[in-house]
Amino acid sequence: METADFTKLIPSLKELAKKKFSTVPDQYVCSDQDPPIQSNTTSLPQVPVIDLSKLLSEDANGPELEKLDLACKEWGFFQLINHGVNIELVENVKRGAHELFDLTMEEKKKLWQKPGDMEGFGQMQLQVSENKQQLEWVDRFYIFTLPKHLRKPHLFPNIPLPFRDHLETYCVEMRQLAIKVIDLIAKALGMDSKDIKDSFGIGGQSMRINYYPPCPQPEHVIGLKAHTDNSTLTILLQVDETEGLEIKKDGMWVPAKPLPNAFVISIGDVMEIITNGMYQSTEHRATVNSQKERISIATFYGPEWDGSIGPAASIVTPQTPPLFKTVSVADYYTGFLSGQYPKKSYIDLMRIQNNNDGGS
Ligand SMILES: O=C(O)CCC(=O)C(=O)O
Repeated sequence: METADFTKLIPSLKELAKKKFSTVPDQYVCSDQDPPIQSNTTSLPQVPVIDLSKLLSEDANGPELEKLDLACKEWGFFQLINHGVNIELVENVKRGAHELFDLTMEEKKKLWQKPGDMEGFGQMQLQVSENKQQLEWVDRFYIFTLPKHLRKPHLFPNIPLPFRDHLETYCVEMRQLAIKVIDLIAKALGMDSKDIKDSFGIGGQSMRINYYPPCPQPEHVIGLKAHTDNSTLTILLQVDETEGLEIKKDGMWVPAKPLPNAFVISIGDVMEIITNGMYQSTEHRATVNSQKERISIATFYGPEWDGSIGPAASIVTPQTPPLFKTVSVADYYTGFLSGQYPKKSYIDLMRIQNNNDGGS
């Protein structure tokens, strides 16, 4: 079992990578990853592209809604274009993310993780076997953004201006966009969107800004290991044109090429549970390259702490019995944050194994 350890503070990879070594330090060597894609990438399937403006303007059950339904069923991922989020705001946020990772170490230290806390700059160490710890080739900045009262006083208020202000507006825009997409997902499934929303109330949001420095041996490391997201929905912004995000489709790793002015949307584990497995979260990972740095910003939208997570009532019938248990959000995330679970499959702990294992 691979576990995540939040108690050890990891030094900045950006600083380490400045040393210009030719072989990566042992802790970063990842020997158990699937090989990179070999074949000519034009023959690979392309992540579906969904046009939000078409979705919002077409009649009920139009072709774009069908595309959305297929994308969620077959990929658990899609690229969203014509999303309506102000382009200037997105550009400001991209610039701010670069500036955040360009801060001096002195400034970064004020925003660094504290032992046992996953928020701030830093990453967690993975315990891959009894004697082996492993690090991913990434520096992260992770922060709870909404609702505002969950923000740590030493973090959000200390993000340098003007990025802090842009992030403030971006959080709200991302929340609105998530709600729009969730409404459309409910429509595609023939559900009442209230069914989904009831389970997460006002909703919680966190963000992870990932910085992947160039790596002298990219084939020996992994930026982010294969995982599914523990959110309801994730909105990912690929900040640069550098590729890195890969999605597992029919056993193959398919690159999600950055498209101009698009967000990558992914179905999270919580959505898989709410939809009783009709839409599934999909494994994805981030690879790195030897020449260019890469930044991505993942905005995770999830249920509010006081609610519960389980298959939506309207989707559970005698023919489609619940595949997942219903648990409180607090228990769900406490289990997740403990790190004591098989890394890629936290959702498996929620699956109903047999007829005696259901219910809350
Ligand atoms: O960097 C990427 O494109 C992937 C980011 C991601 O999967 C995450 O932050 O969970």
